[in-house]
Amino acid sequence: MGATNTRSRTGRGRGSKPGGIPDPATPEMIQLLTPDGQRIERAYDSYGTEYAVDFTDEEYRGLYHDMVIVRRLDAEAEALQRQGELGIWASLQGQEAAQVGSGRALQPQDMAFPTYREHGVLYCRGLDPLLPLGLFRGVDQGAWDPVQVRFQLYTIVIGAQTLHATGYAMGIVKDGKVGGDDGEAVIAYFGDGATSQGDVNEAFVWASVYHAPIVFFCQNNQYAISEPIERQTRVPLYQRANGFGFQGIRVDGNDVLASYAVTRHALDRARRGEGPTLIEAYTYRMGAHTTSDDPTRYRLPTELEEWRAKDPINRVKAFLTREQLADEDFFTATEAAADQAAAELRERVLALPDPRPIQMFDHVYPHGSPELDHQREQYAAYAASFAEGSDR
Ligand SMILES: Cc1ncc(C[n+]2csc(CCOP(=O)(O)OP(=O)(O)O)c2C)c(N)n1
Ligand SMILES: [Mg+2]
Repeated sequence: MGATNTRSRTGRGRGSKPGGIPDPATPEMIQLLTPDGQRIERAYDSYGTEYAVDFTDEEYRGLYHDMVIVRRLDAEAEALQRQGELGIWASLQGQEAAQVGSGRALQPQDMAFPTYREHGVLYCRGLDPLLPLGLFRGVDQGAWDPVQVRFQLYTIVIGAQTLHATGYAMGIVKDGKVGGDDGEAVIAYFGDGATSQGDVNEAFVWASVYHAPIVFFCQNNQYAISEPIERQTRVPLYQRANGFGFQGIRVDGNDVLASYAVTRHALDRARRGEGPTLIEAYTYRMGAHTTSDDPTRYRLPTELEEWRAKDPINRVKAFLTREQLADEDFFTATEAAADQAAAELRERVLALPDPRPIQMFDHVYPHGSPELDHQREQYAAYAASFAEGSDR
């Protein structure tokens, strides 16, 4: 499974000119599963790389299961926000294939740098889905250890994590962790809007000239809040990589198989020391930007309908049904498991303890600081001045 580099083959991808120079007029897009669930055996990009997957029946069902679960948990989080239990929520609806495909392509040793929407990648990394909800409920600031779980904290500052990720990738080269099939690789997630940020372009420069072991995974969900992709670029985003001196590939981000294959290949190149790749996962944000947004103000219902026909989950269901890899019982059981997971998540969110104010002094510096210690003492004395001596 995965991909092989077949530079010598003739299979140039759609949208490439001789010599691997992308043609802006006809962008290529790697796809292994059509919107109506038909398998495409192999696909080629403009660099001559062949993409194919060879999952077991159980693995195909597993990908479907993961996507159903993350969509259901996402819906529950959105409902919790509407009921006043979360401050805000950024939905991943529509982007399940891009996230589960790329998330499942990661090896245990790889390091991921997310935005605020990567709940599906977080799930694939094996993190408890409760963790991001603590952040959006405002009871913690991201309560996981990024080094241990190989998944960094959510980043709200658009594009900032691409520089963190590039610096980290340059560091693991110096640590001797790159250069073989068991090497470490880095993936940085960001959106289409982020590509207009200086940070992202600087990260591209650094990654390119230092040949950093990083995959830039851009989920082009067509919008940066209300700004459509036409306001970010005049060329397909993946083609920008060429100008920076590394490979850029567009994948159908609503196709979990292609998302997996393309990411796996790019990560393997990175871990072997073959440098960075930009992946543009062409997808669609089916919901609002966040629960603070109303997309009916800036996009037409017909556009949503168009993308509904390309739903990432439905196409895997169609494939599983067509190939007789799953029956009604399986689909019913998956829905029931998702409902159960959502109910448990809700219960646990409501039971999250409120933080004590003095906790704000924790985790500011890894080894504390005299100034912070002083502030903590002052605050503790102030809190103790109340009748109950409470720190609340
Ligand atoms: C540096 C910075 N500028 C502006 C914002 C406000 N902001 C939050 S989300 C967003 C749009 C991001 O769009 P995109 O990169 O496409 O990611 P998406 O939300 O679509 O996943 C903006 C401008 C921010 N968080 N950080
Ligand atoms: Mg976007």
